[in-house]
Amino acid sequence: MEGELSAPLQKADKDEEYQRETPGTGIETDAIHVGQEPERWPGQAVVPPISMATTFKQLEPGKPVLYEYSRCGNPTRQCLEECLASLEKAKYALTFSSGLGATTTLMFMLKSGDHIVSIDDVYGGTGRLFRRCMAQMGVESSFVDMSTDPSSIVKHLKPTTRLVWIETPTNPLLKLADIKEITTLVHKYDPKIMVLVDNTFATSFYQRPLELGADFVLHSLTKYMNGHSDVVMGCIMMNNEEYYKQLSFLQYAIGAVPSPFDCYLVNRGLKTLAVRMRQHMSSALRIAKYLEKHKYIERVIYPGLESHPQYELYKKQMSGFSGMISLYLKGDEVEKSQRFLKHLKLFTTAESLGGYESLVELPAIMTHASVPEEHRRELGITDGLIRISVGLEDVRDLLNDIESALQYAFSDTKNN
Ligand code: P1T
Repeated sequence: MEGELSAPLQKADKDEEYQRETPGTGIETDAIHVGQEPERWPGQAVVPPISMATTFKQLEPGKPVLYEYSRCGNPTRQCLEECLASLEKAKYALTFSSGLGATTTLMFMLKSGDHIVSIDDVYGGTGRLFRRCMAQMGVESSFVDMSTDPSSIVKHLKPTTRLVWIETPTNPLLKLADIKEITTLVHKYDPKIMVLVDNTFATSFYQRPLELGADFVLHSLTKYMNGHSDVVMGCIMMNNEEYYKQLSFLQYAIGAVPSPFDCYLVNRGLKTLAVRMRQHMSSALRIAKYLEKHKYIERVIYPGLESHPQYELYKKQMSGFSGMISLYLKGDEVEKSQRFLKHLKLFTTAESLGGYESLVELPAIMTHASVPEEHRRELGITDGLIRISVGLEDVRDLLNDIESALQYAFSDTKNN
């Protein structure tokens, strides 16, 4: 949906010092128009209709017109998949019943005896699937630090390695991995090894891994992409036609597909992705900077802070970041973190992230409880680590809430 800007518009853009956050441009426009041209359906509805039919009339037996049976394809799902692909600048997108449903379906591209190399700090559920379920199917996984020294990836690759799983920024420690460098090294070792990037924390708005060489991008659409905490869904995007054919077969053969109503909701959520992400980032950056100077805070992790160990990579690889902040309170005691969480009023204690409402959690006992304790300790996922998802409330209210909860957490304690 890109076009030449007229001279007056170019001037206006310059005057406002307007800069696009994303390379490739036009994401706001694509989110609103791609896959939902009114001419596609009778009546020219401006808002895509929800097609709830599970099955479609065949003019002759065995000769479906466009759709056959809704698990294999559905107009509402197709509309969403086209829109999603455009946002990631991908050729293809496929949707699934959850982020983990997407991951599980992709696992069927592997076979017993294959090997996965995963980044060490990965969403707890993904790690659990690799450690518990895939191991049972004879697929081995190695969890490696891809952040400190990307070139070390090579020594973890084996002739049986089929998949490299990168999550960047990671959940919950917000570590970054150099997608371009890792992908180049892996493909040099063996072009047939698939490299996937879980882009959930950054979204298609702030990071485009396919443009950096990755074979697949996965999103838990449950988070920022939908943005309203009312749908569980996942998707995988790719450019390679052969991978697309394999994965679309698995999508209908396995059947972990989303409902048309949920597809409609995610499509609606995408319309405001850009404005939401800008606000998430602006509020999160303000809160992160405030926390960084606070006497009760030991450490704040936010990729957009200069103090982030990979700030240079952040600037190179991403055009911004979402509302995710991780932090340690002074002393890193779980009791203090619990007191902090209990006193927060606007941040709801709950798993998940990326919705319009602010959330807070303790990864060690919530989202990442399934990570073996020793591995958690090695990574720094202590019992006191706090993860917050900054929502779209007035940032001044959020700051007041945080300040009041910090005062409460540190009141009546001997050290302060
Ligand atoms: O919840 P689901 O839609 O199945 O998505 C799984 C998933 C995949 N990738 C990342 C990076 C994720 O964070 C998640 C889900 N995460 C949470 C529920 C959470 O609170 O961290």
